[in-house]
Amino acid sequence: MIGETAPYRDATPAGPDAFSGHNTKRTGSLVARSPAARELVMHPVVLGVCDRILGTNSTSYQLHLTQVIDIGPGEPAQYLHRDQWAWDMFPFPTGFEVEISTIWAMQDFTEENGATRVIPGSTTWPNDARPTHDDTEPAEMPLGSVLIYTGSVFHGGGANRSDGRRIAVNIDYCLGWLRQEENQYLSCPPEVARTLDPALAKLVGYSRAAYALGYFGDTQDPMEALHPSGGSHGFGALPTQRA
Ligand SMILES: O=C(O)CCC(=O)C(=O)O
Ligand SMILES: [Fe+2]
Repeated sequence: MIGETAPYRDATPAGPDAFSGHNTKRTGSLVARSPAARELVMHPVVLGVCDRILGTNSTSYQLHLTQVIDIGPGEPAQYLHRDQWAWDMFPFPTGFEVEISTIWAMQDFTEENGATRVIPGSTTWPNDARPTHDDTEPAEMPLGSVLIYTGSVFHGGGANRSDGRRIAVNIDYCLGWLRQEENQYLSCPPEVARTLDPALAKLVGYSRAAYALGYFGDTQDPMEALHPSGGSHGFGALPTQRA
């Protein structure tokens, strides 16, 4: 993963603003670029969490973004935020989770090198809460561990006070009816998606959500675009009335 992404990380410019990090590189398109990242995207523990948190209604979930986050030495702590603010700060009801975020440690995560700072229990805080560094805890963890949190958890990248880089892989998932942050059809176009395990291709976005979201052509299932006999014509199951 580190090796596979090295040429792309080397070519990635640092962030354009304080939130992205002026000394932080964000390298995406990981499904297309890294076979090892595909295994992380499909990790059964993570998908088990997604099944439980995001898979409880007729709408499936999908990949939201894939990103190596490489924080350089001297980078200050990131602004504390909720990842679900990506949807234009829409105030989703408390307890209604729309996203699962994962941060895979590509090296030991320490407080000094910028371990992600999280505020356990902040899922119920109001959107206009103004958390401070003192409310947070560092997600210190050994190489290969994963931090999993929902889109409603206040968190942020930690300050990197070490003299090395802090490298992590951020893979997020969201409900199938929300717009994906990373445009997966450009990041992982059909000619690449066609070579993937069909379950992964569906998670990337080559699938329909709910009754009709995501069809193409004459109401075709996106899998038909990848494999001529792989999908079905017509829409999905009719939605059932929700209480
Ligand atoms: O790099 C990290 O530890 C967290 C980054 C993050 O939360 C974000 O970019 O949304
Ligand atoms: Fe975040």
